[in-house]
Amino acid sequence: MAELKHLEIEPKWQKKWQEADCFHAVTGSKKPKFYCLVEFPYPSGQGLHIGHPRPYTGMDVIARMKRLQGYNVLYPMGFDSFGLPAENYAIKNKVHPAVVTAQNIKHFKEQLQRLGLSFDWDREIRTTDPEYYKWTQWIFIQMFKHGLAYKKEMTVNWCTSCKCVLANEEVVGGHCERCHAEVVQKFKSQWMLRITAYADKLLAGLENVDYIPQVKMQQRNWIGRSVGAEIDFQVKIGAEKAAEKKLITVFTTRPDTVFGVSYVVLAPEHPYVAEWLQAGLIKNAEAVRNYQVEAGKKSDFERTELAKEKSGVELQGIRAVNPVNGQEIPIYLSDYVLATYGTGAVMAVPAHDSRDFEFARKFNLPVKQVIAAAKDQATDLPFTDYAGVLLNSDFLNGLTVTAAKEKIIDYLEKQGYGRKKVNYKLRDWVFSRQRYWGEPIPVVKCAVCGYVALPESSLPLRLPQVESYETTDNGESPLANLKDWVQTTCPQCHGPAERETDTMPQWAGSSWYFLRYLDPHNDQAFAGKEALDYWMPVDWYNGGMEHTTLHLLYSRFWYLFLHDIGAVPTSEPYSKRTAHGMILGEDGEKMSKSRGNVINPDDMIDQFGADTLRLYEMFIGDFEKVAPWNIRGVRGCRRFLERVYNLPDFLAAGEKLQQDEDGYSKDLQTLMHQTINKVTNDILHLKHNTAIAQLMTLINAFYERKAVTRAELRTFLLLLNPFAPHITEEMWEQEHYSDKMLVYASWPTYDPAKCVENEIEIAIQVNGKMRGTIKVEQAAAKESILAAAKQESRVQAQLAGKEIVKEIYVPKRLVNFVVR
Ligand code: ANZ
Ligand code: ZN
Repeated sequence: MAELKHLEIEPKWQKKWQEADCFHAVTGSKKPKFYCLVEFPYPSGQGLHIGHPRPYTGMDVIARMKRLQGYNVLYPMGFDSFGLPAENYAIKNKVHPAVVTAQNIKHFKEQLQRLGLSFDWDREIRTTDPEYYKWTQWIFIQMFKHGLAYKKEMTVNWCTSCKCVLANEEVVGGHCERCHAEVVQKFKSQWMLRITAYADKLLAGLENVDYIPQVKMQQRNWIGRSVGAEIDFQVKIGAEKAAEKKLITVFTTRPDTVFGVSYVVLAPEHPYVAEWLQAGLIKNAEAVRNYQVEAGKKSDFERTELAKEKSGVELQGIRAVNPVNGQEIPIYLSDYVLATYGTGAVMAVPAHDSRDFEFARKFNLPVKQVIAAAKDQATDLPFTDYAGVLLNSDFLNGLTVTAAKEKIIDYLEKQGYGRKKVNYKLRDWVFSRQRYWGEPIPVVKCAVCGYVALPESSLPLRLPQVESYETTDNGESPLANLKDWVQTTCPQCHGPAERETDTMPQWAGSSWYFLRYLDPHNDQAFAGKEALDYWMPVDWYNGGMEHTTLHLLYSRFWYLFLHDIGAVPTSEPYSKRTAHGMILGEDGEKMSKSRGNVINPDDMIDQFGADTLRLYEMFIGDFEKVAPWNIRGVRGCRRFLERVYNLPDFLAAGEKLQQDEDGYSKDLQTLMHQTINKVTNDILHLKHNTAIAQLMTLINAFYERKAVTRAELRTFLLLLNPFAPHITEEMWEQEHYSDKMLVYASWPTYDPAKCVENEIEIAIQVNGKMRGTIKVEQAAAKESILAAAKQESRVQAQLAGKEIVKEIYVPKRLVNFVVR
C-alpha cells in the first residue's frame, strides 16, 4: 500500500502553483469571466479559526471547477485589518497596532496558503495600507459632497468598557457585541452616513439579484418599509380651545382603526413634553420628570421588548382631540414608544394592538372594538389580524380593512387631518468612532466655512503617530491629544481650522474592498474603468448570515452611490449571494476558548493534511447549516483519500476490461456519466457534500471490481480535484496524464443519454409462475426479448417437451409463456 505523505505532497504543489502563478486572473481575457468572492478576514491574534476554511474552500471548489471549465476566474483575498482587537492589544502591550496587524496578517496568510486555496495573491489588499484607505477617504469625500455624510448631535450607544460609540447593530441585547459590557445612551456629535436616502433603491435592487431568500428577507425587514398615515391630533390645554394649540402628529400603519383610539402616547423624549414642562402646563410635572429619567436609563432594545411590563404616566392638564369624531382623550408618556421612529407619537387602539391592549389594561383605559373577524361575529381582543370588517366606525362600517384604509386616508387628506406616509425602520449609519486604529476622516472644521473636506490631491490623510492609544477621558479619540496635528488651515479660506479627530468604523474599509481587488495597484483611481467594466458585477459572493444587515447592506449602499455618480458600471455589486453555516464544537456548542472545544486548523493539517480538512469541511453537512465537528468524520475523509491514492494498483486489471470510446469500461459507463453530471451540478448548487458522496459511490465500484481503467481514474481525479487539489495533482503527475499540471486540464463532460441505465430487467413466467429474469437493452425489440427469454436456463427447462400456446409480453416488464 502506498503511503499518502501529505506533509511532502501538499507544500510541493503549493510551491508549484505559486511559481507558475496558476491562479492569476487577467483583466481583459477573452475567456468568459467569473468573479467569486468570500468575505476577507479580520486578522485576529488567534489566527485562523476552523470555521474560516468552510466558506473559503466552498468557493475554492467553485473557482477551481470554473477554471477547468475554461473561465477566467478571479478569486481574491485580503485583510480587513483596522479595528478594535489590534488596538486593545496595542493598549495592553504598548506596541503600535500596525506592528501587531502586520504580524497577524503574516500568520494568517501562512495558514491560508497551507489550505491550498486558489487565491490570486497578486491582488492581495489590506484596508490599513495608506494606498488603500486613501480611496476609502476619497469615497467618503464624494459622499460628503453629495450631502450623504453629515454631522449630527444625537444620543448614541456608548460602551462603558470600550469607551466608544457603537452602531445599533453592534449592540446586542443592550450589551457591546465585542466586549459584552453594558451599553448606555450618551449625547454626542457624530458623523453620519445617510443610508436612509437609499432605502427605496436598496429595496428595489433586491428584485434583480439572486440572493438566498433569508438574506433578501432580512434586508427587507431591516429596511422596514411601512406604509401608513400621519394623523394630526389637536391639543387641548386646560379650558383653552383646542384649535389654537399645537398638533400632535402620530404615525400609524392602521389609520383604519382611528375610530377606536382611546388615548395618545408620546415617547418620553418627545420635544413637546419638555416645552410643556418648561411652560408649567403639566400638573403632575414631578412624576413626568421622574418618568423621563427612568426611561433614559433603558436602551431601545429593553424598551421595545414585548414581554416587558408596560409603564407610563399621564400628562395631567393636557388632552388630545381625535380629528375624526372630536372625542377628547388623555395623553400618556410611555417608553414603549420610541422617539426615533415615526413621529415619536402613537394613537393607541387597545382593541387591535397588543402593546396598547396591555397598557390599557394596566391604566384602566377604554378598549373600543372597531374591527371584527367577520360581520356580527364575536371576536377575542386584541384582534390584530389584517383580515376583518369595520364596525363602530361611522362611514367606514362594513368595509374590509384594506378598503377602510384607503377610504380613511382619502378622507384625512381631504379634511386636512392627515396624509399618507411611508416610514422606514432603517436609521442613518453612525460613522464616527473615538478610536485610533481606523481611517482618519478627511475633514476639517473651520470657524468661517464650517466642515470642509480635504482636497482629494492631499489624500491619503495618514494616521499620525501617537504616544497612547487610549480614548481620552472625555471620550475623544487619542488623535485629539495631538495639538499640532489637530491645528491646521482651512483648505477653502486658509484661515485656522481643526482636524476631525474621530476615525471611521470597522465597516468602512470592507464597504468597497471587492472593487480594489480589480485593480489593486492603481494610484489614479480606486480601480480603472477597464477593470471595472470587465469584472463587475461579482458573480458569486458567499459570506456569513451575521453580515446581512451590516456589511452586505452597507457595501450595497456605497456601491449604489458610486453607481449614481458614474464611478461603477452596474446597478448592483453582487449577482448572487449565499451563506454558510457555522462549525460548532464536538459538543454541539459554539467553539470558544472558555468551553475548551476549539479545533486548530494547523493541527488538523499537520495530522491529516489540508486535502482531508478541505474534504471534511465540505462533507460535514449542508453548506448553509451549522454543523458540529466530528473527528471520526475527519478520519473517514482521510481514509477515503488513502483509498484514492491506492487506486493505481487496479490499473493493470482495468486495462483488460472492454472499453468504450471514452475509455470507460462497459459496466461502469452509466455510473461514470452519472457521476460527472452529479458532481458538476452539485458543485454549482453548493451541494458539495452530495458531490463527495457520489465520488465515494464511484470509488466503491472501483474497489468492488478491483479494476479501474486509465480514463476512469483520470476523470475521477479531475472531479475530485476541486475538493482535494494536492493529492489529485500528485497522482496526475505520477500517472503522466499530461506534461502540464492538472490545473491546466479541462473539466470532464458527460452525455445525458449515457446517464440513464441502458439495460432493463425483464421477469419471465411460465404459466404465471416466476421462472427467471433476463437483462436486455432498453430499445430491444419484442421478438429478440422473447427469443432471449426462451434461452434462459431455468425457463428452458420448464419449456422442454411442452407446447407454447400463448406468448404474453408486458413491455419493459414481463414475459409469460402459457404452455400445455
Ligand atoms: C395605531 C395602531 C392600531 C397601530 C393598530 C397598530 C395597530 P411598523 O409596522 O413597525 O411601522 N408606532 C408608531 N410609531 C411608533 C413609535 N415611535 N414607537 C413605537 N410604536 C410606534 O408599526 C407601526 C405601528 O407601530 C403604528 O401603527 C403605531 O401603532 C406603532 F390596531 O397605530 B399603530
Ligand atoms: Zn474656512
